[in-house]
Amino acid sequence: MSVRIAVIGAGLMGADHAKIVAEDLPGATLQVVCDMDGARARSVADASGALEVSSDPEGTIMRNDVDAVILASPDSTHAPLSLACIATGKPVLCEKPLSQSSSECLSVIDAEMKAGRRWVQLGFMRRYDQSYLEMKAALAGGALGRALIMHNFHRNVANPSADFTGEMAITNSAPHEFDVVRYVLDTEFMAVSAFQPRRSDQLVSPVFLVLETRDGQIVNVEINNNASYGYDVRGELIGEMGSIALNAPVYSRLDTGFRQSTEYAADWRPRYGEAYRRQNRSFLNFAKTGVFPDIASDSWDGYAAAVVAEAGARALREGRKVRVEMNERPIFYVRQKEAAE
Ligand code: ISE
Repeated sequence: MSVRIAVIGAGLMGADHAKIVAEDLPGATLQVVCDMDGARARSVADASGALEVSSDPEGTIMRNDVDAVILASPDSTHAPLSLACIATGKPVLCEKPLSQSSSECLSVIDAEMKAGRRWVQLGFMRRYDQSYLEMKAALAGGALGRALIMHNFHRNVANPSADFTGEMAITNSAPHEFDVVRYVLDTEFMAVSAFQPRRSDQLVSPVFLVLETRDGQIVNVEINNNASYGYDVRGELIGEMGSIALNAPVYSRLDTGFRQSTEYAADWRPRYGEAYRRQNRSFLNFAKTGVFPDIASDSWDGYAAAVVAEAGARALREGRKVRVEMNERPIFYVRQKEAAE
């Protein structure tokens, strides 16, 4: 039987998820597109062939013809609507962040533990990106020796909104790196320092983070939301015996006029198109079987990213290194594989 999916939020990401469910998710039906803006919900539903439209998120979650939910609504609604999915017993793929407040993440964790199973798969899709998977495999396989340093560059063409600050670059964009670096290195962050250079114009400068892990590694993250030249994410992991760098999928090279050129995407969706599809396929399987995907991020990972982001924002505000203070991870969130190790 097809899994009937509701997409809540019909903005940039909601429209993309609706398209993926409609076109690239065999075994799933795009049952409902929900948005507080009814016209926007209707527009996305018509474009993706959804069966129903709604402007009531809580009502959509409770519908009997909805088996699973993809949350792509505004960040502030992610935790409350995830709690509604847990209470209703509906698996949910929640776009990052679970919440920008670590304490609100803990309320979702508390609800899941009381429910006795994980219902929330968190949308840190880079874990499904082939280049990060190969990086993790190279480290785990011993090719690099002990991991020492990881460089990360995360560049957007232009600020997502006029009010987007350096602190928001840490709390909105950098959580991708916080999560995927934890995943690749299998570690936790202990401390973070944050710096910003001065631009010659009024645009928000890049933020440069230096993080220390509990295993003695150094990780730097550059978040530049006004890179102007293209959407560009880079990473290199340096070990005692070698290094491995991420490569973006490049499908063509233009040679003309004594020049070579390749193109950058305008935003993250083409760069991580395959990762989103892999993530959503694994969510469909989670919805069908109730078995949480090994690769995926969960509510605990959402909490961990939020704690690091809060410390990073404080480090930037106060101009000093800030320790990352995290709760102990409950056994409930320790993956079977880790538990067996
Ligand atoms: C945005 O919110 C995302 O989640 C994108 O994946 C990321 O690349 C971008 O920098 C964020 O602002």
